[in-house]
Amino acid sequence: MSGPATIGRCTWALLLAIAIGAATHGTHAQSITDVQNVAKARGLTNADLLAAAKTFMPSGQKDEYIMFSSGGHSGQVFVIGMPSMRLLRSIAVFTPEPWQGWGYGVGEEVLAAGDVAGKPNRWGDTHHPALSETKGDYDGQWLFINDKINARVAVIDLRDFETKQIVKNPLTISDHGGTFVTPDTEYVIEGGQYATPWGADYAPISEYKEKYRGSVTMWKFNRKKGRIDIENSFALQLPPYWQDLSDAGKLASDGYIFLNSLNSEMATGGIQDKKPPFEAGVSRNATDYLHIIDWKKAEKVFKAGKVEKIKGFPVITLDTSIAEGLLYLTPEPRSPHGVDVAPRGDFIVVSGKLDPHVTIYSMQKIKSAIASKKFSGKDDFGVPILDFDAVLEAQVELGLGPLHTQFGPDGYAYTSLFLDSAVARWTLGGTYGSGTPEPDWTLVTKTPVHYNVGHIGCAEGDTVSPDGKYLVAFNKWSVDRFFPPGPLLPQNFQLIDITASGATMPVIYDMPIGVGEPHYAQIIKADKLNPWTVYPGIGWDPHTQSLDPWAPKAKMERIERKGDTVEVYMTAIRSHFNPEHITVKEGDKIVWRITNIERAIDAVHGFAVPQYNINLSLEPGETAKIEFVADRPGTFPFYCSEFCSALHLEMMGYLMVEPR
Ligand code: RUQ
Ligand code: CUA
Repeated sequence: MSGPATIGRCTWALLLAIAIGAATHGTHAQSITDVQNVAKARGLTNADLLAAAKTFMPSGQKDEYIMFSSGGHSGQVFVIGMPSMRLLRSIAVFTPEPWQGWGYGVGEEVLAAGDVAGKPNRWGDTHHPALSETKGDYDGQWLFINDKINARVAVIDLRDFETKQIVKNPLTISDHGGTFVTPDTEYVIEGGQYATPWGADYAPISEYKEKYRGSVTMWKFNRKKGRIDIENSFALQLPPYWQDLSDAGKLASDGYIFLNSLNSEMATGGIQDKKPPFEAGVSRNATDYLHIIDWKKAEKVFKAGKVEKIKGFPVITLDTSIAEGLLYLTPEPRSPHGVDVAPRGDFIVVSGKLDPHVTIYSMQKIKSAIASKKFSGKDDFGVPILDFDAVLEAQVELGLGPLHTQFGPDGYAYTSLFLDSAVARWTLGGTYGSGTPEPDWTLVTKTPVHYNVGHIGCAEGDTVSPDGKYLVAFNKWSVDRFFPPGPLLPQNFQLIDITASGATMPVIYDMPIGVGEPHYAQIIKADKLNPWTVYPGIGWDPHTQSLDPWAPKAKMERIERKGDTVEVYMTAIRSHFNPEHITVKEGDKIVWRITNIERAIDAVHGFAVPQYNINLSLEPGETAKIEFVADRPGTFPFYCSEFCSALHLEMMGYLMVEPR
């Protein structure tokens, strides 16, 4: 697709289209020659012009897709429009974020719910966002995301794109195999990562096999309440392999979840004592284990009370899982990483980082192997192992370092190749056969990406009905792609056009990401989202998603003293707070309620108090309550921290704390 720098005949139609488009949008007519001149001056190829035409979003036009990307170490979620690749918003999740006031007046209770043993952990390593699903398709209502470093899961409401809940896993220290949802979002799945004694207990590494364990936690989601229902959640104990990514079955595999693992060797490292380091010990065996779990059966076992409480949390032990037939293993090629269920649920695709193939398992064969007890043995803990050849459907050689797979609508699958720095397109067989011009189970083409691609995301590419059209490669290295802002380089989201079949799969946009290390993203059709642009009523509490009876209203502003507590009822509207003078005594407790009584879209006010570490974002209709002790005497000008109007600088007041 990379054409010469001159403009060929086939591009005239495109140029004309651009020129006409520009002419109707611009103030004065521009001609095809203008486009040619710019292309010549900038050295743009036909392919560049085509890519620009596919991604450029004229002012005021909106993107067709919305991508929810993990924010990596930023502990946030990024909301990005596609195909323009414009960053629309970050959502504060595990990390305080001042613009949204998250952790600076609001959100403290949500953040504190993620504390570990009472100690604050105010950063997150977000990995895998999961949109809520109905019948295996994104429904645009909720978003979940995990924090790998501290094994936490967050719930985001897509009516206002704000975090409503953080739960801390009581058993595991770190998580990676999550979040993923079951097809109707009955459960949010959180697979662990590094095996440890549960609940951060101590055990020497010499007791690894006896005392260290893996886990997968099934967090029950209550849609009505918009919260994870901890009371009805449970976990399954797993062998101390490092469970890695997971995925939920759907359609043909509905009722199952799949987790792979990467330390079936149970290696314990020890480079300092001249023992094989983890990197060698963990990849010694030719195969690791894919875990196959019947979660619907597990749910019944949990409801029947066949659980042990560990750290106060109901756990189905390994022995129970084996006795009840909940857990099976099957070999998977070494150092597996991604496990991805095909759109019809009939195939499970596993990539082994050190194996050039993707390995495709058949759900039908898995089911019959379980039914006929076709086991090739048991692991050290007694878990039955399904015979590899009995459940294998196909293997496709793609290249070096396959990691993650996504799907198109037409029988194509796409896999990232970390070591090759490429994205492979290949064809599925079975029920998808004849969907593509190429034969079943073949590599079709590879597009180079820059560089070291981790996950990829296709438009709705992990649902029962993928859209195709766009693929984004989430590249870990950018090396030479951008101006180097010091030695910490941005990472690179590359947009790939996958509309054409066969070998045509061009990169059409590079988006540098200079915050955190994003991992995975899910991409939803924008018209499936229906967010509020103002809160539904004046005095809305976003935490409860209802009107707060205590919310200050216009003409009801006041200051009330009750003993040593001072209650402030304040409103905010362009361009003043009311009241403007707050006088208290040193040591008073202040309960400060503020409502933004605006109804206009985007009429957001901030509320910032110096030295008291307070900043709020009050969106139209929103009410917030902040509480603090006025322990610093002095005079503190508080102000609106959002440039809301011409008289924004005048939108202020004084907090006066009189010394005792
Ligand atoms: S994964 S390293 Cu999603 Cu490839 Cu976390
Ligand atoms: Cu309100 Cu500035």
